[in-house]
Amino acid sequence: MSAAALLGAISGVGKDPVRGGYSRHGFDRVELDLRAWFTEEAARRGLGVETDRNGTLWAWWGEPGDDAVVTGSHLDSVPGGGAFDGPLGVVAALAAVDLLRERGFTPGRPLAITVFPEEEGGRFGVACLGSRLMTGAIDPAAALRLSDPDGTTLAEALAFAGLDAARVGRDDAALARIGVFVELHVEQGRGLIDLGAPVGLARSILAHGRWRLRFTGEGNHAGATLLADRRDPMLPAAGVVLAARRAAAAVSGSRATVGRIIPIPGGTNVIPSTVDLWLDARADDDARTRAVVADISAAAAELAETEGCAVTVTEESYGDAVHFDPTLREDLAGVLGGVPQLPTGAGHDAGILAAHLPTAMLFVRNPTGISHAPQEHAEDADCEAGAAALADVLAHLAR
Ligand code: HGY
Ligand code: MN
Ligand code: MN
Ligand code: MN
Repeated sequence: MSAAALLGAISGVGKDPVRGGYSRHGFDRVELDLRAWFTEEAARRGLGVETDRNGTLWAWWGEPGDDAVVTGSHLDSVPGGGAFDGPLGVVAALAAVDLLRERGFTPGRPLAITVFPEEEGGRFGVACLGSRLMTGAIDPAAALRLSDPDGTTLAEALAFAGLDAARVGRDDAALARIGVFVELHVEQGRGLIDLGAPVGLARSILAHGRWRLRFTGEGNHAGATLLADRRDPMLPAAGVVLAARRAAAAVSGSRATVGRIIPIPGGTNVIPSTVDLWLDARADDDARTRAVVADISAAAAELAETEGCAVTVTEESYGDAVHFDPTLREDLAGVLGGVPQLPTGAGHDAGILAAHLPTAMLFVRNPTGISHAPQEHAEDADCEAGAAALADVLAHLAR
C-alpha cells in the first residue's frame, strides 16, 4: 500500500476544529486511536506488535531480536500541527515493508518499525519523551510528575493507556534491540526545494532546549489599580519576548521562540498574579545555545525587577547538537546514489538515540517549507520516493 494511501486513512483522526490542522498528543484518545490503527496495519502485514514499558510500539518482521534494523517515527503532533510531521515516517515504514515483500526480500537480520509516544511534547512539555525515557535522558520520577494543561500527570496518562507507571525509565533491553535506527521525516525547511531533490539525508540537528520562565507579581483589579501601584508580571514577560529575538539575532545561526504564554488567572479585567512563558532556544552548539539563554535570562531578571516582580528560569529539557554517524551516512548516501545531505533545526527521536547507537534520517521534500502548522505538505510522488528510498536503505542494512 502506498504511503499516501496510508496517510489518507488517518486524515480524519485528530483534526483540531479550533486551531486548524491536527492536535494529537501523547497517550490521549486520539493518539491511542492512531496507535490502534498502526497495530491493525502491522497485524495485517503479519508483523508482531508489542508495547515496551515506556509506551513505544514495536512491529517486528520475523522474530524479535537484538541488533535489529529499526525504522519509525511518531504519531503525535504539536497543537494544530500538520499531517506529515511524524506520521509520514510511520506510514513510509509500512509502505517500505510492502515494497520489500513485493521485491521478494527477506531480512537477514531482525527488522522492526517503532512508534515513539509524545515526540513533540505537545501534552507534557518535554519533546521526545518516549526516546528520552528509553535512553534514560530524563529521570523517570521527574517525568511521572509532568502534567498536561488539564492537570493530568504522565503517571495518570500512562495508566489510561494501560501502562504501568512504575516500570517506565531507561530500558537497556530495548536499546540492545536496536542495532541501527533510521527515521524518515518530512523536511521542515526549504533545503530540498532549493536543491530540487525529493529525498535527502540528515547531516545534523541543532542543540536545543526548552525553558520555563515564571514571572510573579501581584494580582489586582484592572480598573481600580493605579499604574504606579502595579506589579504586573505581564510587562517583564512581554519584554522577554522582544529580548529573545534580540538575543538570538546576536548569535549567528541561533533561534529563540516564545510560542506559549499563560497568564494566571487569565481574566481580561485582571492584572495577572503570575505569567508562565516557555522559551524554545536552539543554536549550532551547546555554548551558543547557553549564551542565548543566559542573555534572555539576564534580561528577564532586569525587566522583572523594574516592575517589582520576581522571575525563575527552569530548564525543562535539553539536547546537545547531533552530528549523524558519518560512516552510516556515507554508506546510505552510496545506497541512495548520492542524495543531498542537509542540517536541520528540528529535533527527532533519532537524535536522542544517536547518543547510544548509529542513527540516520531521510528527509522528504516539503513544497511549502512550513512545518508545525497545517500548511506542512509533501506531494504523493515525493512520499513514494521517500518510502522507496527507505526500502532500499532497509534492504541494504538488513541484507
Ligand atoms: O523540534 C522539535 O521541536 C520537536 O522535537 N519536533
Ligand atoms: Mn515536530
Ligand atoms: Mn517529528
Ligand atoms: Mn467586580
